[in-house]
Amino acid sequence: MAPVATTEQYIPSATEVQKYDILEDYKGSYRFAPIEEAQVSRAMIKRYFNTMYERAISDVVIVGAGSAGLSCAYHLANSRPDLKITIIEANVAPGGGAWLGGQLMTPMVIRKPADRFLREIGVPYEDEGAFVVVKHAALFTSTLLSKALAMDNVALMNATAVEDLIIVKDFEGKQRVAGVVTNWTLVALNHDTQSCMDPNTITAPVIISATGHDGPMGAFSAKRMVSAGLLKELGNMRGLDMNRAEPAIVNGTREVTPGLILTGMELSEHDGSNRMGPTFGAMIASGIKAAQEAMKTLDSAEVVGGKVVGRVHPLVDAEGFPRADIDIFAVRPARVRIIELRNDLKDVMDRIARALEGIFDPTLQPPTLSPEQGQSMTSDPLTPFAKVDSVSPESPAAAADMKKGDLIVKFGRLDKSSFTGGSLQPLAGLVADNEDRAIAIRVLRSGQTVFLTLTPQKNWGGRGMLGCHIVPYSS
Ligand code: AHZ
Repeated sequence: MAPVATTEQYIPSATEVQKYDILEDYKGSYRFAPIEEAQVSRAMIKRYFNTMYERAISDVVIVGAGSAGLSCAYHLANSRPDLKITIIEANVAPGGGAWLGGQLMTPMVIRKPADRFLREIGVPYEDEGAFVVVKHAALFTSTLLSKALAMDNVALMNATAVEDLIIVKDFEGKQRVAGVVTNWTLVALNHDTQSCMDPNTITAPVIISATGHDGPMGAFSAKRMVSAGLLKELGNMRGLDMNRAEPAIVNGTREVTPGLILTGMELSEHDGSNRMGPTFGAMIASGIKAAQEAMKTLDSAEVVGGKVVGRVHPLVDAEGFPRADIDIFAVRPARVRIIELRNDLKDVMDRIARALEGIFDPTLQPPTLSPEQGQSMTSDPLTPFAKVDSVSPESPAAAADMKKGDLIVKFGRLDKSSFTGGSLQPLAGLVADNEDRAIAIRVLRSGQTVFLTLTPQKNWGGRGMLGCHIVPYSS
């Protein structure tokens, strides 16, 4: 591959030069934009705690970001962009044991047919017939990690340990794993040295545990199942047998108790299956299977506020024919209506949360600022990034009360930091993914912050899904 060109000079926009006096020069005059220490702190704190706030209820929590957990996260996030997937990793460095192939050697062996996944994520390898070899395990792990993390619906909290499971009685009176109990790993490791340091929680209808085989942190959920009385005893990982171990892990990946799916080597401790040593195909395939099991569980569950409150029964029989014992014509629209109402409720709750955020967030004040203040505003995510150029009558944009000249500061989850190079592609993608679903928008209009709700529609009678023209904007 040709090396990436590094000689091209960075040409800042005229506004940037004027405002920040920046220069990318490697002959001794390199100049950074000025910054206040507090801006750096707030830029991190706001995003981190917003994520924690938002992910306190997730759709799926994956415990452990090793090869199985990350393969699972990638497949699930790719298949279901609508799901909020939160990965909790105890280590500072995600990746588990997949940074090296085996005995501290770098090449990673993957048995066929799991090599398909390498092509999917774009990792090169050498083909040895029955298996392939990636030149460095870190190439696999870093690529997988970057692909998974780049997805909007994936959040990773590393240096954070799951130190317990939420276990509740479900709507049928059965024990169900309904979330995880978390703490900073450094706190979790110091419970013996300090007085009580209480944890935090994340509620989710599905937990996927991928914490590896037993070790200082490993097989966490399997071990907790035993101490919580959900499993009589651990099967304990057996000796190495590559040919038995890999299919056993993949085919055995399942929901082992309501709400909890085990994947990767953690399953070998639960089931008492063999280890495979340094061959990683089963970790990839077990992660994919865990993602598929999670989708099955979610599709059959009625979920309110992250809790499973009932079961969604299939409308067809085992052969795929409509069931004779229910009035499908009445049930189907009723279900659709329930889903619509639930989405509406979620949107209203999101808008309330945003409105509350607006009350306490000083950056939402209209931009009547001094030049110095204006400077600090530009690095804030609530800086306008797009402008409404025109609105067609009777379009979704008109119904949302969008007006020509509105400056968009927030569009769903997108803010200024979501865009690079003057392209509005992320916004177009978000719209395309949200047909008939309300998107909360925040605009500046005549210096006032205005909250709007826009519902993209394909068949409203005009061009596009919004009926307005939005152009990039930089102040
Ligand atoms: O830090 C752990 C690691 O990154 C993390 N983890 C463990 N307990 C945790 C907890 N909270 C949060 N309580 C936790 N995170 O889980 C990750 C497990 O990754 P791994 O690489 O150890 O497991 P894996 O199942 O993804 O891959 C196993 C790879 C192996 S082991 C093996 C053998 O021994 O024979 N062969 C293979 C391919």
